[in-house]
Formats: sequence, C-alpha cells, structure tokens
Amino acid sequence: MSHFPDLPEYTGFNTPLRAELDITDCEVEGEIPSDIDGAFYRANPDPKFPPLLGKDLYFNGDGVITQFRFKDGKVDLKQRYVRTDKFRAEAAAGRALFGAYRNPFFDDPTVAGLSRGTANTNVLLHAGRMFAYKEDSHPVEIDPITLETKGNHDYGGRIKSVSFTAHAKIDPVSGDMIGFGYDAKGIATPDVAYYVIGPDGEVKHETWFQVPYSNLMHDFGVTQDYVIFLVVPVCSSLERARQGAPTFGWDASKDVFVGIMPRYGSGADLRWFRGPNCFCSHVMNAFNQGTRVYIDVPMSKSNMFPFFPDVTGKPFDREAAAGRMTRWSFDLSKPDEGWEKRQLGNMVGEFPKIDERYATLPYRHGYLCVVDPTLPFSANGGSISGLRVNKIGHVDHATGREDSYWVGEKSSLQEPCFVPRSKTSAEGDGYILVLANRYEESRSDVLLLDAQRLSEGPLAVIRLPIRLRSGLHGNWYDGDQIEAAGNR
Ligand code: V55
Ligand code: FE
Repeated sequence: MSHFPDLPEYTGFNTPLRAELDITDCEVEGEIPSDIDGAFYRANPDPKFPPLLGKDLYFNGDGVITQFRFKDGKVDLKQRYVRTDKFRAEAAAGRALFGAYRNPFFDDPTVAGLSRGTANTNVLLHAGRMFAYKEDSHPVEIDPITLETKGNHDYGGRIKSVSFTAHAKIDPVSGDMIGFGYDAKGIATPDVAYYVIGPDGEVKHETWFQVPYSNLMHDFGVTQDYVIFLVVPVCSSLERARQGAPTFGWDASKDVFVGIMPRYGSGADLRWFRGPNCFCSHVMNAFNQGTRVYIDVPMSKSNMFPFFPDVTGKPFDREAAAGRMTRWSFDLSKPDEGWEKRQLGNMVGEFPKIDERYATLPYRHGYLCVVDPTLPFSANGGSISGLRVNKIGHVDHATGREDSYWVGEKSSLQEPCFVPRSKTSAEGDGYILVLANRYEESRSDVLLLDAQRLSEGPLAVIRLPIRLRSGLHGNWYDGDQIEAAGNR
C-alpha cells in the first residue's frame, strides 16, 4: 500500500476512511424518541486504493453503505464496503485496476469485461430487497441488516440496459419502482431503457428510446400518470475519454430537452419539449393534475460540477452554478414546445428531499441542503464539490414559508433524510436526520431535528467518535420493512 495523492479530494476531511465499522449504542446528546424504529442508510464514495492514474473524481470512489439503526431510543452504526466486481478484483490484486470515472480506456487489461460500477450513489429498498446503485451499471443487492453484498441484480435477465439509474422512484400508491438506464448500450450511447418493476420485484413494463444528445441523465421525474426525462448538456464524449480528459463536459451552447411519456407508454409516445440552456440535475418531486405536469428542480444558470469542465475551456462560474428550487410546468393539452418556470423560494441549494410517502404525488413539504454565503465560515477543510452546505432548509410549497437550521461556522452538512413520525402521520410531520461534518474535530454527528421546526435546532445529536466522509444519497426504512427484507 502506497499512499493517496496530496490533493484536496484525498486529504483533510476527505481523507479516504477505508473502514468498515460497527458501533453499537452510539453516544447521544438529548433524547431520541423511543418510538423511532428503523434505519437511515446512506451511500458514499470512499476509494479503497490510491487511484491508478494518480488522480480520479470523487464520484468514482468505491461504494460504502452506512446504516444508522434506530430502536428503543438507541442508535447502532454499521458501515460496509459494497463488494462490487471492481472492489473484489482490486482487493485481490492489492491495488487499483480501474482507471478513471466512466472511462474504460485506461483500465488494467485484466479487468476488461467486468462491471465498472461502484455502487456509491444511493440505497433503495424495494420488493423486499435492498440495493446500492451506480448509474453506469446494474443495482448491487445488499442485505439490509448485515449490509453483506449479495451480487449484481438484473431482475432475472430482464434488465438488458447495461446501466440503471441511482434515482429510481418508488410509487407509494402502487408499490412500483420506476427506473431507467441511460447510456443503455454503453458510454456515450444515446439509448435509454425505461422500466417499471412491480411490488413483486418483476419487471412489468419496458420501453426504449433515444435522447437528442447523450448526457449525464442523473435523475428524472415520475408522476402518477407520466415520466419526465431531463436532457441537460452535461455531455459525454468518447473522444475526450480516449484522450484521458473527463468523459463528461458542460456544453452551454446546447438547449435543454425534456421528454414526457405516459408512465406505461412506449418510446413512440414520448413528447420532447425544448427550452434554453440551463442546468439542473436532481429532482425534488414531480406530479400531475390531468394534463398539467410539474417537476421541481434546483435549477441554475450554469453547470454545478466543477470537475466536468466547460467543453470550450471556459472557467467554472460559481455564481452561475447557484441553484434555486424552480417549478417547471408543462401543459400537455397545448402544442407548445416550451414550458413555464417559477422559482420556489429564495434559498440557494441542492440535494432536495421529500417525505417519500408523497413521491409522484402532489406534495407540500420539501427539504434541501442550503448554501448561505452571508454566514461566517472559519473552519479548515471543505467539501469536494465546492458546495459549502451550512444550512438545512425546509420549503412549504403551500404557504411559501421557508425555515432553516444553520450548523455553525465550523461545520457543514450532508444530504438530509425525512423520517415520518409514524406510518399515519401527516405529510412532513416527522424528523430530519442529517450528518454534520465537524471540521475542527475531524468528526461527524448525526442531527435529529423536528422537520417542521428546523430553526429550533436538533432534538438530539448522535455523537460519532469518527469522521464519516462526504456522502451522497440516503433513505429511511421502517424496522418492519428491514426485518422482512433482511437475512433472506
Ligand atoms: C452524480 C453523482 C454520481 C455520478 C453521476 O450528483 C452524477 C450527481 C456519485 O456519482 O456518477
Ligand atoms: Fe444524485
């Protein structure tokens, strides 16, 4: 084992942790309501070996899943690497064998044909199985109790796309999982495969189509009646990949396309809308009222990914990358090519989340990571994306009211997760769980806040004796779901 490069992505708070952890009965300041029974799972990239090519993107780190199991007022932490094909091959060799993010051209020849997936982006539980996701490959099944890896899952050969999104949606009404794979025939292909998977875990609908240009289709929108595909010009290029430049790049000269299709439609039913250049990646939620279709996105003027550079060499523009929640509305009864945009509140942020019981439905409460540049920041260290998230925000779409909690000048926050107070509590009645990065102590806390009273601060702080690296997405599952799906 040599060492990681002395680059910001691998040092300070971002030093790869490379650890699997079991901490039972974590320290708690305050009180955790004793009726909270379930677990918060989050995915994060954490490279096991120094990069083969001397550097790599944060997005290519090996997937680690952290589980915070809440029961009887106590919290147990468990963290495991996902044993992807990549992880196993590299562990056996004792070094990195895969080269760069979404670029197979520099891989060690011994790994040709293996899945390049890292399972580092999200965790979902559906149809009694838990999966870790990377959007360039198939889901990897893990046990929701032990976090042991069971293997790649292609739904009995039904997923012919080589890829599957990390942002599949679960319809709380039907129990369906709605997902898609882009780059479905390989890197930079314009092919998209769309899948609906029933609550029995069987693929029940599939259709294929092509996008106007191949791009990083990271997330999408699903309503009760429609699906919404976002084609935003974070474009891919095999040419750049071959040259060793990042495969993805921002192309400000291109329009944005939005494809809307009935949920059980075919590629031929897809209707493309076309609008001016802008950036969005994640989706807070989407819903429809008849032929009116709404999708809420943190939208910015320009690219939010500094590590996917402008294709013309233009420097990264932090101001233009500031995202604000925006509602895009489409009227399918009209022939218009464009759509309306309306800003929702004033907070600048990303990583939108909701009460998942309202996914695909008209909804009221949204949560997000907020960047408030007016507040002081005095700690060393920083986030890899350059986003310094210092608040957790709540938007009430019914009243327009905004509420937020500031984590203080020596910390930053990761993506929040909503926990319903009970199975029958009203929308937004519950808690927010969020990891706080404590830069000065090189340590992490999990904060538990009242989702309707963020500004009052945490009800409880779960004090971890260690630092957890910056993560991506996570979700909450109730104890009964976990028990039913575990140890199968
Ligand atoms: C994103 C994250 C990814 C990725 C592509 O947030 C896009 C966007 C953690 O990996 O591969
Ligand atoms: Fe994401």
